[in-house]
Amino acid sequence: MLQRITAILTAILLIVLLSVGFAAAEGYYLRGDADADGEVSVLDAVVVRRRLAQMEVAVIDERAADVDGNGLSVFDATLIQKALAYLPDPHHVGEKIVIPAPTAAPKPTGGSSEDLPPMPGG
Ligand SMILES: [Ca+2]
Ligand SMILES: [Ca+2]
Repeated sequence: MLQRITAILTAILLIVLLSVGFAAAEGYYLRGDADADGEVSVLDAVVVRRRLAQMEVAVIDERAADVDGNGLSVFDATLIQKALAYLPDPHHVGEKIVIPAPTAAPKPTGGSSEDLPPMPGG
């Protein structure tokens, strides 16, 4: 019985660890997760306020920290705290935001005359 429980717990642990790894590979963040630890907590609001006060922060993901998408401000910290207090959350703090994969860079134009459209009357 103990072996069975141990096996189940090991499997759960592996699934959790793998999903964390895949999450990083997929490229996403949680709105409001300013310290990028994978969850939104009051520490994220603290990180935002420390950054705004120009105090040292170990990690800050400014995309995630900018909850309302208008640049980092003290209002972002307030929005995180309001969401944690289950107050109305129009910005969906904690929502998973997928980072779009970088698109291929456009081909540089060679600048040769062959790339130009034909001149009218030419
Ligand atoms: Ca966090
Ligand atoms: Ca903002």
